[in-house]
Amino acid sequence: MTRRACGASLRLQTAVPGAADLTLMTRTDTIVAAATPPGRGGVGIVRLSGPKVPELAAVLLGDLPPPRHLTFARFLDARAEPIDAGLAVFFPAPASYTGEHVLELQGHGGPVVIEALIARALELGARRAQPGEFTQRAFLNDKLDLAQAEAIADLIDAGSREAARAAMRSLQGEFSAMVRGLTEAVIELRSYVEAAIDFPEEEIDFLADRALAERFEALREHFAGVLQSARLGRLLREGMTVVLAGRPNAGKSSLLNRLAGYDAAIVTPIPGTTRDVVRERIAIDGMPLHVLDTAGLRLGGDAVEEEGVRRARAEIARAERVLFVIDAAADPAGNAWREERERLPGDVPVTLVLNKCDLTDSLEKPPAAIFQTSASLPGAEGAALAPCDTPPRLYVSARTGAGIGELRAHLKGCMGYQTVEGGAISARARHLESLARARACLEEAARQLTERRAGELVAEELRGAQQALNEITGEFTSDDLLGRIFAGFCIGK
Ligand SMILES: Nc1nc2c(ncn2[C@@H]2O[C@H](COP(=O)(O)OP(=O)(O)OP(=O)(O)O)[C@@H](O)[C@H]2O)c(=O)[nH]1
Ligand SMILES: [Mg+2]
Repeated sequence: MTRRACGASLRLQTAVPGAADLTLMTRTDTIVAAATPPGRGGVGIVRLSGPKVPELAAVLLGDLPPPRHLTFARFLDARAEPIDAGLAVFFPAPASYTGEHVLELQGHGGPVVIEALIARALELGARRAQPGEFTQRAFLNDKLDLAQAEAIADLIDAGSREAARAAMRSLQGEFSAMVRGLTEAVIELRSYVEAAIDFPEEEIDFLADRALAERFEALREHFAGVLQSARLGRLLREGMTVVLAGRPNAGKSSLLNRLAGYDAAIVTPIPGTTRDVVRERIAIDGMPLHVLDTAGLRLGGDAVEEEGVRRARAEIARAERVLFVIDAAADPAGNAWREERERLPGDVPVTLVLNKCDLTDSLEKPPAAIFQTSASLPGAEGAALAPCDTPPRLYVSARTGAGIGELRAHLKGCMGYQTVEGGAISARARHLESLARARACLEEAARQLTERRAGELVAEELRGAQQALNEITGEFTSDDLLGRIFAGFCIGK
């Protein structure tokens, strides 16, 4: 079944409003847009895609250029006067980016020239492209799957070399291959279970088979591996959320300001200065990080402070890492951490940051007595530690900047910068949700198997897992989701 046919059958089931004309539009429209950013530049590219391209090219250029050859041409207006002169290249369907006839005009990069070319194409029957519409057509024509299409937008939006590399890996199909591998393993398991259902007299024995339990176990591990890569990929793309928490006056706001490089939050010697959550987006070597400064955790403040503490706890629960800041001068034994660890959610990874080390000599001589079980630093090992169990610790001074380089390296390590074997792939929250849903189905299938030996229910859950995985590559995706994904692209891509 082609992807279009698949989309059409899904539309019948879901009756997505406004989606009915999508397939038709793709078949009949010719679209046009500038492929280079607005503004002045050496070269400006106008791109057209659709069935009318040969006809349009013949009028616009006086002749259709030979396929796939960069050809010098004048770009003509309605009176056959040149709007511009430059290079034209024609890619006949289906061997083009979109899978349709594509024409690219490379002219001089001025906004007036480019708009005049687009206007001429519109006169000749083309329509302005929506954001991402070229790539959407490529997807609908099976040129790439949905995860690859998203990787194109991620590559364009990449904020660091590492994020760009990750997007490139996804674009080349590495992530899709991982998901397909997982899907095949689910299908294999499903066939195995369905075979058991088809031979009911043997079903009980079959489902009790040790080999089946082992297959489930192998699939679980497979899932864990893909999820880990996808999580790291998402962090690279969307950034990790780091929450600064600790007692009042520990130096959380000072640390935020130090990491941001400017005065984002108010710092005073008065405990209880920060009340609301202060959010800053910062980059460490181009890797995005959302740092949240919060109210100091203590009991017995006024109503405003109480609300601040409540918000702080809510952010801590959502964090991808908590930097628990301790005033190393006032609390060298780390009592604040000992008291607070019980109240922190068990599944949030924590790093202890001993601040104000300019007031102690702990930068040179870390007080070994504080946390005997703590792990060494930086980064990678800490990221893999059991959450809140033996948190890694760092010594810094927000005032002098000592130890901040190590803290940055540690945060980079937590994002998987050094730990991903072969590098991360780029992934989005949408992918993680689908993976999580697929894994939940798998766990439910395993439960149905061990607790009830209910073959039909096992097969049904596995079918659910397969469907959730298919959403990642777009084998089974509703048109409104497609609309949302491609709307995030730039025009001309
Ligand atoms: N000597 C020294 N003082 C620091 C350091 N970091 C922060 N301070 C001081 O400690 C006091 C409290 O700092 P803040 O950054 O406001 O502390 P906080 O944890 O945000 O406090 P609350 O907002 O009240 O929870 C201020 O007077 C800072 O100048 C440091 O590394 N060394
Ligand atoms: Mg503060």
